[in-house]
Amino acid sequence: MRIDVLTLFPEAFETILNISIVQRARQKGLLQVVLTNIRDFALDNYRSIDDKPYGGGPGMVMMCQPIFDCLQHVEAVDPLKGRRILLTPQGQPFTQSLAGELAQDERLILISGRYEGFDERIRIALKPLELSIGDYVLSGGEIPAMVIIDAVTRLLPGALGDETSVEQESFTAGLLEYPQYTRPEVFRGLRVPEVLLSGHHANIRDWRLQQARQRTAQRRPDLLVEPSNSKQEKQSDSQHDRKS
Ligand code: 9D3
Repeated sequence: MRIDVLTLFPEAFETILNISIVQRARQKGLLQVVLTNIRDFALDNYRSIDDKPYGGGPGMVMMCQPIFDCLQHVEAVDPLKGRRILLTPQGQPFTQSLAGELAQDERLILISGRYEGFDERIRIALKPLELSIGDYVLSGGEIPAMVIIDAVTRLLPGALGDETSVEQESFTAGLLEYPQYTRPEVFRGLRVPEVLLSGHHANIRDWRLQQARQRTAQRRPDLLVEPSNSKQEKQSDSQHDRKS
């Protein structure tokens, strides 16, 4: 997969690209990340990429021209069709299921902004998929872009190696994780539950499932109700159809 990131802060991505799974996926040739600085496409002497909102109001708005030119550049450099994604607080919530869909794509083009927002014509003309990572206010789209890179990279075939951990274990799929213990058997008087030392695999399985269910009911009851997300899935499907 190729991921392009259009950003005002390409340096901010270096840390995430050089650690753990993302780093390994790049070394294995599963992932290529190309960072492009939107400011490089500014035209005036001040290298402007934002301006005051028409109609007044606080803050600055990201201009169309630098973003359009930057996108045109990355799309020309590699003709492989990519899904355009705009990071914005008004976007559709990014979920694990969406990460799974994005991981099927050959190319993603993430557009990360700063300031109060984007000129609306960026949405109208570029028809990006708009994504938010949750209902809290960040200072820009860089961290959301990194979140998406990390979540998607883990799902690329071959990226995880051996540690295909508990999230693939179907008996607790969709539940929070069950409690885990490692050595020693007693730490500051706290014992490892007897069942885990018993070697009785069926009992261990039952205990873990019961614990996972109990924990999910207590902490995240929303995860236990049937998701009625057919509308959301249709939306992202049609987005996908349009792009590919
Ligand atoms: C005054 C209204 N604000 C919207 C809540 C303006 C505003 C705040 C923060 C506009 C942009 C931003 C910067 N945030 C993002 O670009 C962003 C974001 C986020 O703040 N939270 C969760 N997901 C995302 S994706 C991009």
